[in-house]
Amino acid sequence: MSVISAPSAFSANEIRLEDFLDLERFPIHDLTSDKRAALVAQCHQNLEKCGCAHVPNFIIPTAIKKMKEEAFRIMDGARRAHAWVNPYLTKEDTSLPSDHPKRFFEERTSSFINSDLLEADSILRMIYDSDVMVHFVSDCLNVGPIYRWAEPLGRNPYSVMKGGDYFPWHFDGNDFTVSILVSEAEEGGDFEYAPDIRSANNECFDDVGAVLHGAREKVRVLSLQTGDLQIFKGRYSMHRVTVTQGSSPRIIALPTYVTNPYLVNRPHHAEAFYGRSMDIHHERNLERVDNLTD
Ligand SMILES: O=C(O)CCC(=O)C(=O)O
Ligand SMILES: [Fe+2]
Repeated sequence: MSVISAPSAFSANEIRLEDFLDLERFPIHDLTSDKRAALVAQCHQNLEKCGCAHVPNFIIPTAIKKMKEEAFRIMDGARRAHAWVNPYLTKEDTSLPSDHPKRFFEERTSSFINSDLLEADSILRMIYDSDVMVHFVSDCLNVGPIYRWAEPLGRNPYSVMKGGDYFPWHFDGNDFTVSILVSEAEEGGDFEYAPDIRSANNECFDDVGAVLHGAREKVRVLSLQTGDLQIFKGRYSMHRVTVTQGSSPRIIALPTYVTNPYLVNRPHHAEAFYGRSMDIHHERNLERVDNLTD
């Protein structure tokens, strides 16, 4: 009998959803279930209304515990950023007026445990590689098909914020992100976002600038708790995580799905967020279908 080498992703029959979900409560595998339909409808509605869906206690505590333990084991490999970034993660452009949002720089001090560091039996990889999850997220977003992302560093990282860290206002390079809170900060670490503050055809620099300078009318705050799931459209909704306080880090898993499986982050975005760019970032540094800055 020939030996089959290990697959690069978990295949469907190797993933036991029960390892991370309570299927009684969240039967996302059962396409005929009323509970699933109601959950999808609610997420869909919230995404339409404010670009964000929140499902409390989605991942079971035993799985969260394993994810937290994994994050702590591999945290030494996390790259701590000390970078000044604007919301678009672009470089300083002195040809623009000094009050332009592209010239608004804040210091990012959070870290990412890049996806390539995840352990072979990582629960986060399992969640990410589960087709049932991809289908569920696609239904919630009412967008499909969606794919796992080709981005080798940012496809499903953990973001780590230690006491005093800050993740500044920004737009994401990808269409939407799923987050799962693995460990809460003692204080702070709130997710703040300005729903749909720009659209595919309009950067809305005035509104963006107002939020950067402290206007709160368009800002929503989400206090996530351990085990919560969030689905978020980060390309149009500017967002940040407020300064964390205390000795326990805020750790959040970020399994990220996309509509174009081929695209990856631009080299400057990979360098700003994940600490380095790789050949793939340069080879696939292609035009985006929209004209938004990223
Ligand atoms: O930590 C979070 O909740 C959000 C992280 C984020 O916005 C990002 O990784 O782009
Ligand atoms: Fe983001």
